Amino acid sequence: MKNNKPVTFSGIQPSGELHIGNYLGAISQWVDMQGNYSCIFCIVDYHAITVRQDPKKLNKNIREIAKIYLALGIDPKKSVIFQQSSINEHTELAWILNCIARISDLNKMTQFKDKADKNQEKVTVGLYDYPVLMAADILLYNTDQVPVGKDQSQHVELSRTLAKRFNKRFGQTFRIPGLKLRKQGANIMGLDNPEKKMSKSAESKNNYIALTDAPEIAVKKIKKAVTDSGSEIKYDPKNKKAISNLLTIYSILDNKPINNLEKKYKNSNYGKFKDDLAQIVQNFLKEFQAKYNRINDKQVDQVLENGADKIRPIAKQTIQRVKSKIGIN
Ligand code: AQP
Repeated sequence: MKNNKPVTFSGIQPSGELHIGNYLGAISQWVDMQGNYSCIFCIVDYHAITVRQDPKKLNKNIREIAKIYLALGIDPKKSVIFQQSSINEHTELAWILNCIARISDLNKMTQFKDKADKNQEKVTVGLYDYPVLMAADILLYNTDQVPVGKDQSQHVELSRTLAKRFNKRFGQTFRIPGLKLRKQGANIMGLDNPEKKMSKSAESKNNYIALTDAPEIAVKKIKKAVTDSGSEIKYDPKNKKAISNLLTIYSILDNKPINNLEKKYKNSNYGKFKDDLAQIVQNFLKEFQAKYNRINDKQVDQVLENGADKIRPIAKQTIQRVKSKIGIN
């Protein structure tokens, strides 16, 4: 990790099936950043346990996420891939940042409000506090850029707030991380409800296309996707949310600007457009799944172990610096 490139850090929870929203909003950015950044990509297992998980499934999911990273083009020769819980300093720094974060900071977090709303009775302290752990994840590695989807922008902003507050109180310690959002695709909406983001915890599986969906299932989901009134294929995210979302998915997966697609489908209907999009999604999934199926557990374990070994020294250095600043070294 010794080079002069800026550092990028991001992660995904092993909490369910990864979907094309995760790919388009987050992982596709990571793949593109690999040449120009020192890249660190994490499987944030401690975040996943903020809601109830089946231990066996969780353990399997951790490896699956690593396989997905590899199959989507995260190259362990260029990027570090590791499991959050294998580096103790994440939770250690999170505790220290907990003593900097204010209840009023966390009360602003809209993702908590959304998730807690669904589950008032069982919501955990961990879920409430998870943005602070995320700040620790980011700040531990002197991160310059955090490439995420739009739903995570408020949490990245919190990590900036905490870093600045800490620096102000204890002197320069943390680098202030920047938020990196895709111009298009930062907020892929649910196929069954274009008012809300595509989400792995959505109630219906028709909300999202999982990266591991059988291609023929994905085709059915596209064909079932909600459309807007009228029949025009036009990008208008205010008034035509559903078709604008489908155009965004099409545009990124097929690498064609949206205005070219609007021209192509000027005299077509939703049926023809959806048939073509289904084909593109199907091709993408087939190619991805062929790569995914070639990766075995042993390879994954090795990648995760090597990744953690590579960056543990950075985490240790940061925590020592932090402890010495606060007077508990
Ligand atoms: N719909 C989306 N469009 C664009 N980007 C998205 N991301 C998530 N949903 C979309 C981005 O993918 C990464 C996954 O981070 P996470 O594992 O912390 O999950 P999340 O943000 O809570 O969203 P999920 O995956 O849909 O899970 P649930 O159902 O738990 O909300 C992040 O970079 C995220 O922004």
